[in-house]
Amino acid sequence: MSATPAIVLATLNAKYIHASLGLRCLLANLDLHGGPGLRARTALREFTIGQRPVQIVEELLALEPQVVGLGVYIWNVVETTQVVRLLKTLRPDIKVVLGGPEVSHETDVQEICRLADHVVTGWGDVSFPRLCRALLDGPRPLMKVIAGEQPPLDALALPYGEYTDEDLAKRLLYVEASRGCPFTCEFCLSALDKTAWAFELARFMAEMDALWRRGARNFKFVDRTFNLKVETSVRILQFFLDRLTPGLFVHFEVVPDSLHPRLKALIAQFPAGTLQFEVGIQSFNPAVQQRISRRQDNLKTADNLRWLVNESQAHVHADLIFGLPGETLESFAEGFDRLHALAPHEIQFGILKRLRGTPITRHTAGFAMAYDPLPPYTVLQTATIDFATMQRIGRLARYWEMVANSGRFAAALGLLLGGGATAELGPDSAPGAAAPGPAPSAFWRFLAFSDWLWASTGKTHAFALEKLVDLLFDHLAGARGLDADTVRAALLADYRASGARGRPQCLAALLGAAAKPAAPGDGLEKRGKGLAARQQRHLAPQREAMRQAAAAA
Ligand code: B12
Ligand code: SF4
Repeated sequence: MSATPAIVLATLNAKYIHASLGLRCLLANLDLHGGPGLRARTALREFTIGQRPVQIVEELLALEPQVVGLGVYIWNVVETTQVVRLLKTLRPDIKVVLGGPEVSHETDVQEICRLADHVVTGWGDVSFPRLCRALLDGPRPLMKVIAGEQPPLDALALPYGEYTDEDLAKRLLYVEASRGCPFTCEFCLSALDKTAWAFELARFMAEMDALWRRGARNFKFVDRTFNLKVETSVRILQFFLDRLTPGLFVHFEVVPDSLHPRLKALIAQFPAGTLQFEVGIQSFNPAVQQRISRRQDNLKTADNLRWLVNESQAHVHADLIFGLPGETLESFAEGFDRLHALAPHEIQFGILKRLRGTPITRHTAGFAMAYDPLPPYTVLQTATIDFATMQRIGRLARYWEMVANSGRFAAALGLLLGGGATAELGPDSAPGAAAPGPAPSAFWRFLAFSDWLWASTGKTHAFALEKLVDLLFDHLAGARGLDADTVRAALLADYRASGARGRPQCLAALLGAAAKPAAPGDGLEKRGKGLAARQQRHLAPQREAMRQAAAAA
């Protein structure tokens, strides 16, 4: 590449660990679709949303490009708008081209699109190179908004050679064996595709092999539905099974209600810590599923989840969405309890977002859906969930991450979600109070904890581990009235397992008395396989960071 590239392709990733696959796709196709020599005149610059826009602009301008292409996504649109504003203020002559899912729809109402010179909607692999060639060598392109061409996938060059050795060593490598999705869940952008297209498998596998030989060990498949075509999934799983090495980590998104026996047979052979499955449940409520055009067999889903958790060593991360049209707190609680009973290693609560271009908008009037007008366009209230409840669940989601998904409180979580409370909790529980209700349930118990924690501290972030231990003690032994010694023993086991060396107040006497690790079988070891795996993860922080980053979408 020349010292002053004509084109700079840039984006603001959510974190350094995420390498942009989209931009690498564009880079790989520059010569093929824009004509020879374009790649050599192009530089890639990746930033993170934590960086200051003015510094990003300084770095971009130092390269003296003629064209700046920016990948725009929901997580970076606010910051990228500021980058474009500064760029066009300082150097109106530089052509700014936007692309990415956030600017692929509703371009007419977006400030960032108004500021830019061109917007390519949809796929950029072919249209971006062509546009760049025209911008550099003419003829001048006439259209501001260009619908990205969507050729057959075998007409595209594959992007994997664009991952550098640093990417391989330190970042999560995104790969795609297919694009699109045949399902039509209305909250999701992939619903617009209506179908999925597969890359030619032999070509794709050869690229995976090349990455592997270069030392790549962290693969995140962005395929919306990895297990759609059994034959393909079998080949991919077998590929990784043949290359099992310490440090290998592969993440897939799967549709939950279809897990062919051939896939199960392969999955069962992977050792712990190697495979991670993101299983989108979203809702167990059949009326809601139907309303948002999501086809899902709940019984098969439950069977498959049970199998994955009990018969495989894969790490299972299941997603639920709160705030879907017609969902109530009670129906969501039922769904959560159903999912929790299946014991996935992590449950992620997402609050519904109205993504630009998604068909969920057809329910806006009918279900009085009010969305935040600013990214990420989170739902604020619906006809069946008021704003205060939405806020409660937002906090619960955060606390669930901290206490449950973190894996730091496996023993205490058993007490928190299990029986033995002084009062049963249910839908009528007021925020912060335990009130009589129907059956005891994990959801209502955790909600009561969440309300209590918020009332006690007024914050959702930045809890030191020691402080959290004391708060859990206060809640379990105080508000819930559980036996203090049992609570202390559970918290002690969790605290020791975390490897931390502070001194939570409630454990001061115990930690002072005996600093030796808790003996197995001391009555608190009801933690099972899931905890063992989590503890294992905590032994390898880099690995844990990869796993969490992979599961975050
Ligand atoms: C990886 C990923 C993430 C990563 C971030 C990665 C990063 N770089 O920082 C993480 C895990 C952090 C993440 C988080 C979220 N994500 Co996400 N994520 C993805 C995922 C799985 C893969 C993206 C990818 O690499 N795709 C493959 C490449 C080839 O496609 P592409 O990126 O779209 O690029 C093509 C075009 O867009 C275009 N293009 C891209 N850049 C450019 C630049 C130019 C100049 C041009 C011309 C064209 C162009 O050309 C490319 C090739 O055709 C997609 C789903 C998917 N499979 O695409 C969702 C997706 C991007 N995420 C989505 C969402 C909703 C979220 C969350 C809000 C989810 C949540 N938790 O609620 C959060 C955001 C949180 C926040 N802070 O706001 C939505 C996008 C919505 C949007 N408008 O941007 C998607 C599409 C999922 C979906 N189907 O709804 N996500
Ligand atoms: S939620 Fe999953 S299955 Fe549904 S349309 Fe999106 S990617 Fe496809």
